Amino acid sequence: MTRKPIIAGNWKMYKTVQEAKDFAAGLLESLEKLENGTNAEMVICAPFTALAALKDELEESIIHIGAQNMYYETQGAYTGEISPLMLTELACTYVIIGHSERREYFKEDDALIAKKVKTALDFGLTPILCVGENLALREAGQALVFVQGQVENALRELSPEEIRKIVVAYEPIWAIGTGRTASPQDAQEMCAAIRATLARLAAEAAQEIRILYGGSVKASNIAELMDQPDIDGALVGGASLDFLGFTELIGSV
Ligand code: G2H
Repeated sequence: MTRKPIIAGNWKMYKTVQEAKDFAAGLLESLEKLENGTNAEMVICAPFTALAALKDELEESIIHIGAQNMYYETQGAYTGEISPLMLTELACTYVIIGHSERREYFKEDDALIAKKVKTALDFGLTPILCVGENLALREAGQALVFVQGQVENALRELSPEEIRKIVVAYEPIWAIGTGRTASPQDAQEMCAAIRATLARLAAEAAQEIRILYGGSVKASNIAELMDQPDIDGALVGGASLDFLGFTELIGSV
């Protein structure tokens, strides 16, 4: 089974509208110069405020647009929230759900994340479901069980056909923005365990689902991560902020 790799940039809370426009123009230009091109699906997950600008710059391009979060209602009295309908209007096709920073700083739990995944799918958005353990869990030998539980809790109410459409990102919290990357072997072990969990929930779909690794991914380490059989791409934070660096990373896939 060959799965098309995905390289998704997660800008987090970086980039003004103007910076997003400049990045998009620069990325398109530098991708054209990539000697061997790329067969990766490329996604930029931007702050809400930059999405309209990215729609203008990228809608007709090969680069997909994604958001970093959404609420699970279509509209209503939910001050400060953004609905899936608002995202699809801005040409978003992807949305990150359950990033560890949202789980930690905004107290998102598995039940909320499950609702968001379901609603994203209902609106034709591809959820990038983030899971990952913290250092204490890893050191206690609990990483596998914990992450498998996160996957099950997010997906157990979905049909196998819905599960087929999702993307999972394994991001060990201790490797996020720290410069520490999980070894390719550790990342593979976790991604294989995630795929085994997916197989329990949706036997026939599990081999088709893309599983990404995230956590201090850069041009210099992407290739060895992608060499692993169950790693189908990366969710890239810091190294996605500069279009030249991001192009180099894409070219290394
Ligand atoms: C993990 C990752 C992107 P970074 O959060 O989701 O960020 O590559 O900066 O570790």
